[in-house]
Amino acid sequence: MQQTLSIIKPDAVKKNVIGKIIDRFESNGLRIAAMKKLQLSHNDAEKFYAVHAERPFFKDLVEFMISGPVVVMVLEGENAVAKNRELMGATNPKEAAEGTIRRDFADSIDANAVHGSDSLENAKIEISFFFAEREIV
Ligand code: IDP
Ligand code: MG
Repeated sequence: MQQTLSIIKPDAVKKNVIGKIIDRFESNGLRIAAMKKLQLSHNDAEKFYAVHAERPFFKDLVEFMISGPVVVMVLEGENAVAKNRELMGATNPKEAAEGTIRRDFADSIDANAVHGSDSLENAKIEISFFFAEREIV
């Protein structure tokens, strides 16, 4: 069993497709072990995406992530990290495979509907960024 962090980004929250996205996870063997809706501060977003601080899109990414509420979740299941990445699809929705979340709900590489941890190691760091142990059940 693995756990991974998922974020439904502000574009998808605004589109009112939280439930449709959660259905993709639940229908594909992932269970929600923790979940909350929140508004990221500028500081939160900069810290969360610190690995991208030197990338040219960093400023836009931070501005986008604070442009509205997000839903953060801990997903649990077999191979949860890779399974979530598979369900999400490629970073650029134009390159995302048919039937993936980004293909179906995202508009652009900036506003791409979901975040998912890219490794088990980062999943642990990202989960502890948002959740206390007693919130993961
Ligand atoms: P990922 O979300 O598929 O793991 P990362 O490379 O980790 O992709 O990038 C983090 C986020 O930064 C992406 O989801 C996307 O919102 C944004 N991003 C990545 N590459 C670009 C780009 O070339 N232009 C604009 N935004 C980008
Ligand atoms: Mg990433």
